Amino acid sequence: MGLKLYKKDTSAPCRSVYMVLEILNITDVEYVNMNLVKRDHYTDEYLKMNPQHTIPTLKDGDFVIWDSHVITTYLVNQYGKDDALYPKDLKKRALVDLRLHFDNSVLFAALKAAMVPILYHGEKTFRKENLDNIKTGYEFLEKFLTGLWLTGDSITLADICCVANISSLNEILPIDNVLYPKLTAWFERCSKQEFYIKGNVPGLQSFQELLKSSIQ
Ligand SMILES: N[C@@H](CCC(=O)N[C@@H](CS)C(=O)NCC(=O)O)C(=O)O
Repeated sequence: MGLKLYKKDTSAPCRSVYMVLEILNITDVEYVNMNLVKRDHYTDEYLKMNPQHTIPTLKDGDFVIWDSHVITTYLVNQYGKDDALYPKDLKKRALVDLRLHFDNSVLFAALKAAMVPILYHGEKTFRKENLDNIKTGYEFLEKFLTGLWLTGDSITLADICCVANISSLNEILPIDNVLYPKLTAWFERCSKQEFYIKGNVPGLQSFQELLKSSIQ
């Protein structure tokens, strides 16, 4: 298969890729650990591959893609045994895409905005406007959740990508179960899945440690 994944375990987008690899039972992957503090993502070699200098980046042979949403949809399309995680039906797929774009533009954006001042500018507390962005994400999800899962009654990439970011956001601003009962129940449901335990929990623990050491 020849897959190579450039990654960092604290990164929520990378963890969504791990969860999908777990579900698809893809084990033949070479993992390349990236140290962003040492600016591994700014080497000539990396920039040539991904000028946007983000992780995760996936190489499948000579084919290179980045952005966790693109990577996870590609993996299901290319290697999935069925279309359960990313339905071929265009309307069902559009609903998954809707949540994936929400994840990227609202949840990940809120996570990044909150973490950059802490990780790169030495700030010790989260800025109010960044906590407000996170609340906005929680409020939307509470409204989206009309069934067990984000697009209906089965797990899709929408749940996997969103829960990776939600699990990190929950470390910054714990989800209030009174304000957000549906979100709380969905998060608990996701947390019990084997793919979450294997693919998300170890990196989330590293993120918790990173956060603790950065804000104390
Ligand atoms: N939307 C992208 C976000 C990727 C991203 O920004 N990752 C962060 C780490 S969590 C990163 O690479 N930061 C370094 C940079 O942007 O230079 C995805 O889902 O993959």
